[in-house]
Amino acid sequence: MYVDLRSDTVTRPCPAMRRAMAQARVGDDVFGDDPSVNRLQEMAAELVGKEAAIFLPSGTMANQVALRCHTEPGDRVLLEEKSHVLAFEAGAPAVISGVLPGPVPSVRGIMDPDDVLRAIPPQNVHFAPATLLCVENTSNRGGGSVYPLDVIDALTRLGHSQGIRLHLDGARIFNAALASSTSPARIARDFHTLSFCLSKGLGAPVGSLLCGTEETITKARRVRKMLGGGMRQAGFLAAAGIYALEHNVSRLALDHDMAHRLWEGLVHTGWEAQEPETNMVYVDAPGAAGTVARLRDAGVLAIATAPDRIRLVTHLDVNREGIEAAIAAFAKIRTYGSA
Ligand code: TLP
Repeated sequence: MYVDLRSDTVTRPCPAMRRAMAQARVGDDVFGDDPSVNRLQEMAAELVGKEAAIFLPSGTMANQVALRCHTEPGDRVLLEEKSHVLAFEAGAPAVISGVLPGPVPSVRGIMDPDDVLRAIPPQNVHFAPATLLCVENTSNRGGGSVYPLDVIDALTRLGHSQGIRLHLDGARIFNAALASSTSPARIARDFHTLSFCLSKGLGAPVGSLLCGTEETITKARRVRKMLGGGMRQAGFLAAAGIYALEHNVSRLALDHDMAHRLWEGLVHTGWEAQEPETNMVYVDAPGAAGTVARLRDAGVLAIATAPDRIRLVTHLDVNREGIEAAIAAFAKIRTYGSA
């Protein structure tokens, strides 16, 4: 048995979630008839303070549908330079929306509003106009870092004052809300759309929600269909999402505690690692691929996110014993590595 810290996407549905799925009331969601999907969408919209929500197969599709809804081909989308939308969605913004990325630098994934302002081109025929700003909270490559609310407010004010639409990639918005002692609705308040994932720390097997105005979500339904994401008896999946929202939100605090313990343990054994704000620990490891292989031999799964960096993610299928085992594995590797 491995301690699997590759991602919070690796979780498997617990027996109670499986029962909820098996017993779900379903219908054909392309006709709008699936009661479980409808309920999940209503719950999601209410939770994040938006008028409407649409259930989508993945966080990637939720982000890309949002981009398509907010932009026209030839527009510029401002986004953090290592953000998921730009770096890890297979070039989809170029293909699906025909947009130009406007990368913005950051410190630990957090963009400074002055840098965003600098990335907005003058209004002139030579330039692709900036029409959308995407913000990722928590920031994955930033280390699971959390935007301070005043920075969120400064970014949304900037967007509104410049006539730029705002999308929040809140794949891990519940982690962000917990860590900043606020609500997802408050974080998302001034964004036109917010996407969040059920299949990460919340433990559902599949699914994301895109939330916004009725008008935007109506458009999103057509874009989802165009991309082949219209699902039929999706209520079986929605039931897992409902279970996740009802049972797995507040326990994310445990994941944050475990990540902190992991970080402490690693630092104690001589590893350099960024102090976690949520459920991710990024470790400095020259020769990261080799370290990941040695960790695997020692019973721990992790991923190398750069030649000299490893990512560890805590989630509901890891417990404190697993975390102690992971710390021991890192300690062992360090001893052998330096021998
Ligand atoms: N992130 C995954 C990998 O794709 C890197 C992970 O293991 O962290 N936004 C953010 C901030 C994400 O971290 C991810 C997934 C997504 C969107 C996309 O979600 P999915 O995987 O459902 O398409």
